[in-house]
Amino acid sequence: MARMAAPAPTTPTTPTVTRHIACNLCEAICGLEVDVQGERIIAIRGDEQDPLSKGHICPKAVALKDLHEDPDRLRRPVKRVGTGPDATWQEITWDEAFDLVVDGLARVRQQHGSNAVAVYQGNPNVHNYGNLTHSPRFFGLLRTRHRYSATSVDQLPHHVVARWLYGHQLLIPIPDVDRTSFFLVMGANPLASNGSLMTAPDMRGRLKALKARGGRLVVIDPRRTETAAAADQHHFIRPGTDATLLLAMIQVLFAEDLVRPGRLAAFIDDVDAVRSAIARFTPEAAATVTGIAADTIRGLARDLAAAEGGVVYGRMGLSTQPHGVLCQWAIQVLNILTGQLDREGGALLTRPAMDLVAGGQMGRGDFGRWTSRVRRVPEFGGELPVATLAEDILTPSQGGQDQPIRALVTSAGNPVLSTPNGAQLDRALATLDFMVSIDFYLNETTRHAHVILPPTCAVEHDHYDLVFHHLAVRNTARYSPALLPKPPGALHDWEIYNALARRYKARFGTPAKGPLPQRLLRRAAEGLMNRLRPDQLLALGLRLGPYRLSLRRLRRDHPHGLDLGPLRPSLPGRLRTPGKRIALMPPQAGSLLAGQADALLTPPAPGLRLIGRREVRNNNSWMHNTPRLMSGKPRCTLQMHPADAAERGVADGQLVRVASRVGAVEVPVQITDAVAPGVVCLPHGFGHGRPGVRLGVATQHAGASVNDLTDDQLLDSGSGNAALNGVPVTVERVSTPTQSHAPIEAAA
Ligand SMILES: Nc1nc2c(c(=O)[nH]1)N[C@H]1C(S)=C(S)[C@@H](COP(=O)(O)OP(=O)(O)OC[C@H]3O[C@@H](n4cnc5c(=O)[nH]c(N)nc54)[C@H](O)[C@@H]3O)O[C@H]1N2
Ligand SMILES: Nc1nc2c(c(=O)[nH]1)N[C@H]1C(S)=C(S)[C@@H](COP(=O)(O)OP(=O)(O)OC[C@H]3O[C@@H](n4cnc5c(=O)[nH]c(N)nc54)[C@H](O)[C@@H]3O)O[C@H]1N2
Ligand code: SF4
Ligand SMILES: [Mo]
Repeated sequence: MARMAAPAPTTPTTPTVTRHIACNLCEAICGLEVDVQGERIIAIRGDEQDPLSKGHICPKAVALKDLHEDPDRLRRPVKRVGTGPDATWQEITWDEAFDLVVDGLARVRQQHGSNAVAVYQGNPNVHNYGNLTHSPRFFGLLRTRHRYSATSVDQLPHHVVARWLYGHQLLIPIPDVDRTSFFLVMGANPLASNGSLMTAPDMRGRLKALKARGGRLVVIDPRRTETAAAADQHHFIRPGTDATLLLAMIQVLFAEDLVRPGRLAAFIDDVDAVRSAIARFTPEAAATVTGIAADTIRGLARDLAAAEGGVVYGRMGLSTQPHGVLCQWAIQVLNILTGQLDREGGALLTRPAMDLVAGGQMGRGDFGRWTSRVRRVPEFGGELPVATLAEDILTPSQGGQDQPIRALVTSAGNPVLSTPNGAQLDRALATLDFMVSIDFYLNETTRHAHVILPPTCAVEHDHYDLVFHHLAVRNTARYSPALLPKPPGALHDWEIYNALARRYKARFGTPAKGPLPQRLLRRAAEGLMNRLRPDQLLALGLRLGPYRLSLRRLRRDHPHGLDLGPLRPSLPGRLRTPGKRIALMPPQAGSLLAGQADALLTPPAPGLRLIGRREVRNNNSWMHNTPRLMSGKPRCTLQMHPADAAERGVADGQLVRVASRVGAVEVPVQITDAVAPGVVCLPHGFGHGRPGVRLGVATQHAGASVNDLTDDQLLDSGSGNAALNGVPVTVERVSTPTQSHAPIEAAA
């Protein structure tokens, strides 16, 4: 297959025009000002007039140009001929590709039932609004219970707790960073990640402003991160013990009579149930578990209680660990009992211009309606935890209706590198009868596909941040027209979904379920979805939204985005719970606490624990193919404390073998006291040395995949989210490196 050249050359007379779009690479959704000459991107700068980002950008924004021009990016559908290292890829027409896909999926469904087809949706789905508006129809037609997404290697505990306490999985309170006076950040590194479940471009500037107005930033993290280094206080914590710390902070509130929910008291229940459930969690008991002194824990609780606008915020480090749900639950309880929820400077709900919460019961996050095949882990919001995917492919049928997964659709995801025990999933994908990937890279995951359907890239389609406006520290609305025209013969993600849905429906139809009026309504809605573009659906959503916006006017009058003001108190009105009340102790939280209390009060066993790392020039696994982001020192290094290195006779830069229950990798060590003793730290998203990937730059910086070490059997007890952090590992010096890029399998 021929590689596509960069976009058509321009002549010196082609005029340069300046356009404005939002960057969709991460949750910060920064405004960009882009100079374009013909179809060539000339320069990318921050858009000073964006009401949210005010000119801020990070180095990744400039890499949008590289992504657009990347000769490795697929521009035409391809089908795989042959398997393994000898596989070749042939360009085919869209028609042939769609036929192959629908045939492949239909064959598996007819032979093994609809649950034998699985779906995995990766992170960029939420960063590309056409996927959000148009993928549900096609995936719904597949009628499978085996749906997975990056949510369960990320923020599932946040959604579960939001559903329990506030009645909808998207009602996640956002730290009011611009007005807070006490910001307790746990397991998040927004100075590298640019913020998550907290859309807040230019965190560095916002944290500086916090300090300038006399506020304080405290960070709890097993690593002295960029954010920790900028904090007033940083405390190392033993990985996976944050729930114990948070429960002890709640205990202090009760013990010292600091419970002051203020106006929230009118609509919260179960305060006494919380008090008795956490009575055992004294600061002294928590100190032996977490490694943080009892007086420090008391101080944190007092500071939060006393703050005129204070907030506890916990992200990845708290959700991807064995007590993810308990951590997120305890954070909400702390913010509520101190009256910091729904208050300026505390944690507030947003009021987005297109409000996904307003859709009644739809999408609120129902749970437990079915379970995974083998481990029987319950679904949430129609999805199963992706840590169970490989075993549900590999385990043979147990008889009756039970069928292993035989086909997979992946969309904007790279689960071989991004989900726990990725090497096992890698092996599982090779056994599938059929796989299709909607993606523009031939990477560690998509190389297993029979067909790859490549959509347009970010600068070739329009965009509106349906999700991140829900999570932003300020209410704004910004529509980005496509920066460049869609190349001839290319399709957007949403067009691919529409084509697949049309053909799949022609094959299987929609079962005539339910009474006639409902069926007619469903048909009308489907017809509408089939005919309307994402921007037309957006226009409808904005018009029906709380500000009754017109998309036409938003585009014409506010090309840099429309400022809708700071977050405002909205409770109890915005609650979606019965009677608009908050039950602090939902039954699930009660039984989790009771079941986990002993474990939470037991200090972790000795031995090294592995945690992850993000750096500003990475973006999960998929921005490693741009030279400007990969220059400089190798980043896929194992950070280790000097004492741990000395104990193992390891010198800086030496190759070490890191091993866990599931596998081993070899990586250079970086000795630093930025990690706590007993903690080692490896970034995720590397491991590009697997055969058959077509990522010319990334493979030269292949690194090893941390997820060849993380364990698919380690889950958050409350949600099934992968516990990617705090994995027990051993580290030893390597004298003769293993001559293979493939992950090293664990000894049986
Ligand atoms: N540059 C860059 N930016 C990104 C991404 C990227 O890959 N690169 N990815 C984007 C995505 S998809 C997301 S979800 C966000 C994530 O955004 P963040 O959550 O801010 O990102 P992380 O850097 O993973 O922060 C997790 C922190 O938890 C710490 N940690 C690990 N284990 C524990 C523990 O047991 N307890 C505590 N207290 N801390 C712990 C880690 O040391 C780390 O500092 O970032 C987004 N932005
Ligand atoms: N150990 C460990 N593992 C982790 C994490 C961690 O901190 N530690 N972080 C986790 C987190 S927070 C996340 S979100 C996941 C991410 O996990 P995934 O979403 O599975 O992986 P990504 O690396 O984001 O891969 C995104 C894929 O989407 C493609 N893509 C990009 N844009 C588009 C588009 O517009 N359309 C289509 N169709 N495809 C597109 C890219 O080519 C790439 O193949 O990783 C998780 N894995
Ligand atoms: S911080 Fe995120 S949204 Fe902003 S420029 Fe960087 S990658 Fe893009
Ligand atoms: Mo994520």
